Amino acid sequence: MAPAGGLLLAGCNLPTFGAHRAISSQGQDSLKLWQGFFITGAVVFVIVFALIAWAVLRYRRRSDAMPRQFQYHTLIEIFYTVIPIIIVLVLFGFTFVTENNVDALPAPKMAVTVTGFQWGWRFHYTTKNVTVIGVELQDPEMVLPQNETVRIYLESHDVIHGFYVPALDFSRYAQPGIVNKFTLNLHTLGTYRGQCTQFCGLYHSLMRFRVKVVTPAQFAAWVSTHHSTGPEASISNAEKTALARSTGRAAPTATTGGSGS
Ligand SMILES: [Cu+2]
Repeated sequence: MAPAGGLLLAGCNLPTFGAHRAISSQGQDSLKLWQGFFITGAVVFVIVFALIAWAVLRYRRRSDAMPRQFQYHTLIEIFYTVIPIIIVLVLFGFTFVTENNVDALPAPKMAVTVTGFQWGWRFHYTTKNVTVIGVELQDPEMVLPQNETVRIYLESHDVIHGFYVPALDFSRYAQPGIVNKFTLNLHTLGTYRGQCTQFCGLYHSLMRFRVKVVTPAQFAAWVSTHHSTGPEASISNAEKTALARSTGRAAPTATTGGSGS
């Protein structure tokens, strides 16, 4: 992430063009790429629009006489072929570098296994003996320390879910049978909302969660008071009681309720 630092600072002064001012190194890399694409697109738009406007106004019909006809203009043809190729190659290069930064898996300080299930999330802090689980109307909170390298192992218990935190400018599938790994370096203290973005059944819309970024000292204090690995932290238990709690009706089995489309 360090080599991107200089560009990152430059990017901070630019508007976000509709994206979020991301709270992680990875999200800020993505934001920088988005800003580059947006500005490139805007410059191309202005040039093309100006050329069209000039052609329309300058060569609008004044008489029925046929204007002078050209078949080839080699220089212009080379120009409008080579310039777009260069633009695409430069954008490709920046995209390649950014994707490598976002997908990088440096040695983590800690790891969290995030499991999506119908219809909730479980956050299991692998080396700390802490598990947070929440279903439907009780949004679970993933507490993470600021400025530390956190490895996330994202998986699904049943169907495809989507792990999306707008403030991270980041989204990944939680897929059954596959563990998606990524890294988060969170810079900004605060609580940020997250949600499932893959339609996964009846209570998909209730699959919300929060990411809370705290100082390392606050995180250590939180861990020491949240040791929880008992039956209350198991997914099957949460599934059984989930619907009963939120609707007063009996819970369905884990395999019903539609698949991720
Ligand atoms: Cu879901």
